[in-house]
Amino acid sequence: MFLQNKKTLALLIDPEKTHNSQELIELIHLAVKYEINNVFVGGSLVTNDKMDSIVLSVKSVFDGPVILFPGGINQLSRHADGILFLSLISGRNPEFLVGKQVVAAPMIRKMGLDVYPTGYMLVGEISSASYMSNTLPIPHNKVDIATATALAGEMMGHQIIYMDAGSGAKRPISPNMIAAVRSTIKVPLIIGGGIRSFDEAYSALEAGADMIVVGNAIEQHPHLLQEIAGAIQAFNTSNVH
Ligand code: 1GP
Repeated sequence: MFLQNKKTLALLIDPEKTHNSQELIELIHLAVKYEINNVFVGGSLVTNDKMDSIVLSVKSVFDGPVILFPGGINQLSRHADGILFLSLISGRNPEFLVGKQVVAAPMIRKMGLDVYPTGYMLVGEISSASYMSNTLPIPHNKVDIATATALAGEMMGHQIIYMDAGSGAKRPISPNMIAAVRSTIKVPLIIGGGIRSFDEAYSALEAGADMIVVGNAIEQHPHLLQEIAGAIQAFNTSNVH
């Protein structure tokens, strides 16, 4: 499992927003410097064929797990270490619950990737991910729906629950919702979407996130990586038993 017993941070690289390989390499050097634990690669809409080259570029600098976080079947790469095998359980679109997975499964088996069955939940406003998947996100204040959905995901056998406000979300998922889901499920909880600061990252960890995913804010301001990585380290240091 790429998740660990401590809180961790994943840097999300969206191939659609990665135009310059030199900038990508510089960003990954920063990720190494600030001891980021994982790199995720994927996006809601990827129209290029750069998955392999991006994964290979990341792996040329970064020793940790490089995990696919695919928005579609065109986002596979045999060079990655593993894949979040997502089922969009907040939605009611059968293509994103199981249809695309049926097509992808034999390809993933051939590639030999480690597979992490993940119940994926979109929360908050309409985002690229909700639009592209033709699903409605769970409203920010519907904590009861989020906990019931996460619990159903766990009962269906998902080994991870990933709650996502969507890339570039105006506001991240509330600590209140994270805490309610954390106290309901036993499997690891990943939180992403709209996290832009030390405080937002720290609050999500305090509420019970096991891993934070950050993409958009770092794409726009790479120096934020130090601040957000600092939140993970500060939390882990002050919670050593
Ligand atoms: C989106 O959870 C990820 O799927 C990360 O979101 O790009 O807003 O950090 P951001």
